[in-house]
Amino acid sequence: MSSFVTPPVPPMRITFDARMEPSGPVLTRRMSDLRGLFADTAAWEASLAEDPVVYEVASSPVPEAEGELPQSITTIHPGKVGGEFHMTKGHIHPRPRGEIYLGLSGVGGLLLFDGDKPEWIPMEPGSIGYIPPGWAHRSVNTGDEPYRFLAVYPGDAGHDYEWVLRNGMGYRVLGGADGPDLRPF
Ligand code: PAN
Ligand code: ZN
Repeated sequence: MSSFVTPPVPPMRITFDARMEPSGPVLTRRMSDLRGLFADTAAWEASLAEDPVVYEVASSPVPEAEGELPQSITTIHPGKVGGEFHMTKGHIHPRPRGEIYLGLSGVGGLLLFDGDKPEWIPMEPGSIGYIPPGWAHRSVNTGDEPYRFLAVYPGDAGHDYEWVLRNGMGYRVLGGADGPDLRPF
């Protein structure tokens, strides 16, 4: 996510559905933004003809600044590329910080990787996924409707996307006969 810094915000009530109100930045990631992430490069290139929106991240006005606790809602639209489920880019926080995700609607999973071993946390409405400091994380929509979750993270965490391009995420998540099929890579 892009960084944004604003002056301190007052105490506030935030309502949400797919967006937050009051609202902060909204980020849209299309297939063309996900270069180098899917294993099947030919299938990814073919999907660029329509270049669909894969996911959106709607933030509250709470700034990404030290001491603050920003939140965002991610909506990952359903679909696959060469059998691999739609997913977020994935990142690691350069400053090791914990983060929580709360499943809101649809089904998906939280893939974590510490550079050595991957972990998979299935997510559904009401699940809390905990990301400990130092674990890269990516979300995957494993269903056939939008998968939506709330993320809450310390404002000074930062976002490093290059780490995932260099190290991968330990597993690829494909559609299998009995649910998600986790393939080591
Ligand atoms: C989330 C993610 C969001 C989008 O808010 O930023 O789901 O994923 P990418 O940032 O990997 O594109 C979060 O983990 N924030 O720290
Ligand atoms: Zn994060």
